[in-house]
Amino acid sequence: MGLKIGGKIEKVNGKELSYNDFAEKYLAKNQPVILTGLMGDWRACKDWVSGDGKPNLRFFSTHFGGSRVQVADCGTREFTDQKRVEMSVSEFIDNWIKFSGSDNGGADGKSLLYLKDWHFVKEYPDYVAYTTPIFFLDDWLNIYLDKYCMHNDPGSYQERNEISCSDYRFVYMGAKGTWTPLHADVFRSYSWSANVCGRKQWYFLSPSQHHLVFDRYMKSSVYDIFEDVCKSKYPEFAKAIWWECTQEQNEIIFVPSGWYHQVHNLEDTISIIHNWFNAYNISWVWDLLLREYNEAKGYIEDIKDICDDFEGLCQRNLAANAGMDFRDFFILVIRFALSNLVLVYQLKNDNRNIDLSSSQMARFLLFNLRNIKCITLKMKYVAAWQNRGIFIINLMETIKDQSFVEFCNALGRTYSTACNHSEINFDPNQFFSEHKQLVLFGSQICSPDELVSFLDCALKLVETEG
Ligand SMILES: O=C(O)CCC(=O)C(=O)O
Repeated sequence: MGLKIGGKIEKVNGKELSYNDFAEKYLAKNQPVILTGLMGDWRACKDWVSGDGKPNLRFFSTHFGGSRVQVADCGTREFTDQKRVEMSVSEFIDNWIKFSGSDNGGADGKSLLYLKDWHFVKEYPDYVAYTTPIFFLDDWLNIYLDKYCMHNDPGSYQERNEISCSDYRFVYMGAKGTWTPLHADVFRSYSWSANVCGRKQWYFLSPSQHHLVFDRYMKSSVYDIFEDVCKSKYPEFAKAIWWECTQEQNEIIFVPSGWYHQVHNLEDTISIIHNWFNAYNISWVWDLLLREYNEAKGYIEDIKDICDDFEGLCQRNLAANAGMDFRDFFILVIRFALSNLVLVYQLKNDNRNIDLSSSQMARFLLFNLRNIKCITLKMKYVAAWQNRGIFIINLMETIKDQSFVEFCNALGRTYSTACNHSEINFDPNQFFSEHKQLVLFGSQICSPDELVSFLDCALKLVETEG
């Protein structure tokens, strides 16, 4: 039975779109869109594409052949994803060339290999393959991971720690016929995906319908929407209404939070993909974390009475499944709260007569702070904090830390670029000497409750201090 196709995804010329319009129509409303006209000056679009418009595979072997990458075998399922193997870029390219010449070049989907999640920017920082379009610059996930680890677990493998400290800026490459099974993105982040060459077919399901692709216990979701989906296992699947679109070469698709999607490469394709979140969708991250926490807890509820540190075990399981635990998320939220705050203060210091309501930069920062407060209020009502209110964050130490200063400046640069404003450089010493009252008020933060009070006080002072 075919899919029911209902929704249509808009195509908009990115050169004629303002950031504010993009934020209002797509980020805030969580709607997908395809943007054109934004990749004209990318080095990737020249170096990585041959004269005939196909991927320049030799370029990859010659310049990046030694990189070790994750490759999905599109014909083999492993749990909820495709089976992954590791190989060098050269091996991957050799395999691609070999099969593209043969008759069964993956016609049955079995021999098709798809290079995914290649941390290209991290590995080749000096080879500037592209510039992130302004619409996607407000990227808390990657700005954060450039300075901090998401989850530090001294007891875990090195490999795991590398994953939790890595970024979410990827290159994907695969021959015609390669594909990605149905999923919603990591952390329920947004993603953007730019086709350097090739074409992709996307199938989207809006978050309000996501239950239709789950089994009756809401445990597992459909893997491939084109397989013969078992009606007794997924009784509601046939009711789902899909949004379909074709993404052409040099087009960028914006994938909103929580939209399930399945993707097929219609031609040999190379794409650049980032996952990210910011003040608009951070509540999706928290909601997912909370759901996964409750699930992790449910699985081990029967050993609660014999477990010395039941909450600790729940949090460890949560980190293993979700990539972060409550503490990691809370620390991330505190760092963003502080960085946005110190940037507002710095903006006021640098421009003594500034009217916060008419500065676009100040509006960005204050919007972030208000959303951070909302998310913190949500966190505050979760009982696990009461059971485990031991996360003491010392504000002075955090603010004086060199990584934090660099992190603030990276965030400041982002908003300066987005708002066409001169750069703000955060000076912790000036901050301490001029805002003693604030620092003393919140010298330590141990719980979401305390962060809310601190933010209330800080926001009031921003408005009243001269
Ligand atoms: O292009 C693909 O194969 C998958 C991309 C994807 O799932 C995403 O960008 O969120």
